[in-house]
Amino acid sequence: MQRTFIAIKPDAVQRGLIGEIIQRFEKKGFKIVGIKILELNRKTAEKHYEEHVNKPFFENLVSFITSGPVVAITLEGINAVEAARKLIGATNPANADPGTIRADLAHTMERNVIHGSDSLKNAEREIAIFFDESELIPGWKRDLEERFIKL
Ligand code: D4T
Repeated sequence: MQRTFIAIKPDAVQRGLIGEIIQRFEKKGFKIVGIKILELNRKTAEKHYEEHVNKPFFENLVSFITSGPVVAITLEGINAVEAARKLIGATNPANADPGTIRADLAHTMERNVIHGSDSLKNAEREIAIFFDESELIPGWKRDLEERFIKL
């Protein structure tokens, strides 16, 4: 079992896609162990995207991610970091495989509807930015684990 972090970005929230995006992870079998809707302040956004601080798109990225509500989610699942990235698809929706969230729901890299941690280390770092440990419910069991998946 691994934990990963995803964030439904402001474009997806504005377009009414929260349910559709969450449903894809639920149907796949991920467990939601933490979830909240919030508006990021500049400081938190800069911390979250600190690896991009010197990139030319950094300013646009920060102003976009702070432009409206974001849904922050901690997921638990087998090989969760890589598995979630597969469901999400390539950064540029034009290159994302059909059936992925970005291929199906997004059109441009600057408005690509969702973020997903790209490594276990970043997952832990990002979860800690968005959640107190007391806000997470780790290790709860979904019925399907008992009935259909033998772990
Ligand atoms: P996130 O971090 O949002 O899950 O995206 P990725 O992990 O798939 O991609 P990334 O870290 O390389 O980029 C972060 C974020 O910046 C936007 N972006 C990226 C952009 O606006 N212009 C660009 O040229 C790139 C490379 C999209 C995602």
